[in-house]
Amino acid sequence: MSVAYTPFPPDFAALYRSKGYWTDDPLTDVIDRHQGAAAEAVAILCGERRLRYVDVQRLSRRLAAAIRARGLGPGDTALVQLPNRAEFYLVFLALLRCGVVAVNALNSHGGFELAAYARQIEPGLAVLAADRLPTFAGLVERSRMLVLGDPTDDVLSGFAWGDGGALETGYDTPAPGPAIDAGGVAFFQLSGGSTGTPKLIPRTHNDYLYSVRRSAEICGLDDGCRFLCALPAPHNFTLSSPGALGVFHAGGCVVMAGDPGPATCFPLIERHRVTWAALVPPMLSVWLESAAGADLSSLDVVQVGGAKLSPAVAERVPERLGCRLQQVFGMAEGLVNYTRLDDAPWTVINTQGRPMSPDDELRILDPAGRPVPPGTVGELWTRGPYTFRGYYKADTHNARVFDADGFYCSGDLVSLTDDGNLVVCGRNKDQINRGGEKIDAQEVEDVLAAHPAIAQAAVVAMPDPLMGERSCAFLIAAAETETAESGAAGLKPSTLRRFLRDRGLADFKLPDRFVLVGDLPKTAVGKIDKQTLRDGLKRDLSETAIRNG
Ligand code: OOB
Repeated sequence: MSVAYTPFPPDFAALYRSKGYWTDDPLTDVIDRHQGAAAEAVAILCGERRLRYVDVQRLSRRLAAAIRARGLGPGDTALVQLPNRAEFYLVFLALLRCGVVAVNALNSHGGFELAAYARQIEPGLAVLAADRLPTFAGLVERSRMLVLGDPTDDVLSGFAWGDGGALETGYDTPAPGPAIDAGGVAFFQLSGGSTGTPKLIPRTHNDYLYSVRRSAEICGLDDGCRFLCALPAPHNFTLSSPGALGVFHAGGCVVMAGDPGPATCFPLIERHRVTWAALVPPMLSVWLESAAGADLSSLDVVQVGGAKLSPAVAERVPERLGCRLQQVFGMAEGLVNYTRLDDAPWTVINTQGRPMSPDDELRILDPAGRPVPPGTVGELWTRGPYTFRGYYKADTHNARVFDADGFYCSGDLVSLTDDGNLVVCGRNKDQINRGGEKIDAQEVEDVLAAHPAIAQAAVVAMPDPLMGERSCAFLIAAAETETAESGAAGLKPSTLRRFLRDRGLADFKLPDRFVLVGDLPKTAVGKIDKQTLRDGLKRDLSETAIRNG
């Protein structure tokens, strides 16, 4: 039994194998390939704890044995939500070893998102931090909850089963796990979403391991690399671009940070002589403002991705942080582009790089579906050895975002420079990119529409100097409550935010601004004209800026 997914067509699978991209090794190979002296090297630093490769291998095998002993195996799924701690990787590896396919929710996700994922995968197991027990109530039975408490020196004793049972850790030589089909699903990545239902992206061992190996190669990682994991550990950027898995593959060390702020990260960089860090643009700006006086001399490269980096900010990196910059334009669905470390400064500052694989195929198309010439903006479609072929259980949506040749429509508006680098110019999807955190407009609108005093809601992006974008909800009050006390009171920003929070929506999805309107502009076909709403906001904000200036 295995988890269903849209496989790569056989001719493509054969091509990717023949080119050596797909090796049919399991993703756990990033750890298990380190044998002998290499296995003694430190793989993870987390608080005061040091885990060597040999420890990570042994502990994840034991954890896998304990999970198997509860009857879980291939065909099962797990819903995981853990903070940035070493245990995240132990669980990730253990589930891979069991053949249990996980959704790794972000720590910022609330009950709303978790329930939506649970509905899709019907998890046989939940792995969570103890403080999340109320959020997981009702999603999985207690005997199938693996609960992580405070950090402990012997690591696995921090876990207990939700029914009170201790984790059986006495598997000194665990029996070998099930054979893993590297062509099958390893785990699910999370889509930023644009259609109301959070979509799951099946990633296979073969495609993901290739993206990890190739990323590590492009970034020139070796066993001297010390990578600061400060963004959420499950995100595709921090996990695989080259991320923690790329660093493991290269034999380097991952330093865990609880959050990406300078107060947490700068002391870690100094103490552990961190060489690599991955950031989203707003956090880079905060680092640039706080860097004076900090000892960041060990930093070699700061990668920035997840949202558009402005050239003016990019330019300051070498001088203020004393290190090199790499731009990363990627997506959980697959395709990742990098500026290369030996690119000319202009390219690193002004472009979002180029695909990592020679077999990444790009099509940049105008609205009529015709390829545009370099320098002209079009919509980015892609296909390749690590780009998925279909969202999990989403046939109708898949028919819309894949063309007949298997190209995936990213919804990004890009142009190509003459030397083949991409410049991200905008977006053609109903999403807000709030400093790298993606907000599905429809998802928030659906929850708002459930408010008794709201007749209609439209959520759009508004420009923001630090975050790039923030979210704004335009609301039409329900007619019968328009003048009633409850209606007017219910539509105050504070009560609206509480309403959304009570429904378990992640905090970063709560609109930054609410605007009550009598009507919403419509397009020729009668849809809400979000472009007009966005243009209006842009005008308002620039007028406010002029007045304030
Ligand atoms: C990364 O992955 P996701 O899935 O959270 O978001 C993907 C979307 C892209 O389609 C694009 O709209 C935006 O995020 N994006 C960027 C960008 N990097 C991502 N927009 C402009 N400039 C960039 N550098 O965000 C992600 C995955 C792997 C590596 C890096 C980022």
